[in-house]
Amino acid sequence: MLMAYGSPERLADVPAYYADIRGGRPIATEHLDDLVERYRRLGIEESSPLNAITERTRAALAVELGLPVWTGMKHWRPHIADAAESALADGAAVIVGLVLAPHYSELSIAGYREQLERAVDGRAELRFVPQWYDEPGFVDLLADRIRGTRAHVVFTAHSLPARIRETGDPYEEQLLETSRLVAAAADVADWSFSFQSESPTGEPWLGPDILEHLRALDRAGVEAVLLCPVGFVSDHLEIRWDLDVEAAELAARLGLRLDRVEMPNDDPAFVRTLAGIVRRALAVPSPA
Ligand code: FEC
Repeated sequence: MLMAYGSPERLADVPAYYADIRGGRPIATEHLDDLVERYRRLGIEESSPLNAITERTRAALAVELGLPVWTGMKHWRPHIADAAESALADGAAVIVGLVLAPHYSELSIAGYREQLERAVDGRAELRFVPQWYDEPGFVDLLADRIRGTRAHVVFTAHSLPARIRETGDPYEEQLLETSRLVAAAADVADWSFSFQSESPTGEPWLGPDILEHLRALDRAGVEAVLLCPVGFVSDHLEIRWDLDVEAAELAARLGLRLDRVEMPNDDPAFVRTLAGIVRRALAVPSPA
């Protein structure tokens, strides 16, 4: 079960998609209008180029593994529960759950796990992969994308509400560890880390945010920045809007040169890395 955040398939889906993310909590009209506008500007009308990437990754992983692979989305269709029903109807006795997000947090990966566990409900053996932030193939893939750069490298990941710090959540430390591993493998010494994509939920989120961070780098005399997202693995709204539009517009205003590495998407080396994680999960029985 290859799980992803999920993205609306067409513009008309955005209100229901946003409602799913908010889980019943109210949505301010201006926030919904803003989200619809961001998707519209990314070229989503009747079909989503973002979902097409997940489907290509799924198909390539199935070929690489020689096993059936379903995609289950946390916030859109096909929902994790529906994908689990399809897998069970197909006779799955063992299901490996792998999320297309490498770092564990109780506010992100735990939600995927809960949805999958609830859906399978003991009808198959579940082997859930909670994290893979230090997977050598993933580290090498990102290192290859930044090696040799003369720019200051900024590793990024989705921010989360800062209250995760009160519960010893491993998210921040895992993000920094991926960044350290990638920088070391690429022999890059000039780097920093920044969060991105904070949501307007009315509570403090982890920072610095990428826009604030770019302003600080500019003030410090940095002239060129290479963005290397580590907490995301494909081109989606948070990459194509928050970095390619918002951060790029700010950098242009500051006169800062800004580039971004290619996302792993369905890169064959990335698909082989995912396949290796799945094979290991299949080889090692879960602890009782
Ligand atoms: O391309 C797409 O259409 C979907 C892009 C997308 C990804 C993604 C990944 C993560 N999120 C994480 C946490 C939160 C928290 C909230 C939240 C809200 C949104 C909204 C949109 C959205 N997220 Fe997201 N996220 C993506 C899209 N996310 C749209 C709502 C509108 C907005 O804020 O702009 C706040 C929820 C709330 O309101 O209470 C928290 C984390 C990840 C990375 C891990 C993962 O991929 O699962 C963490 C992709």
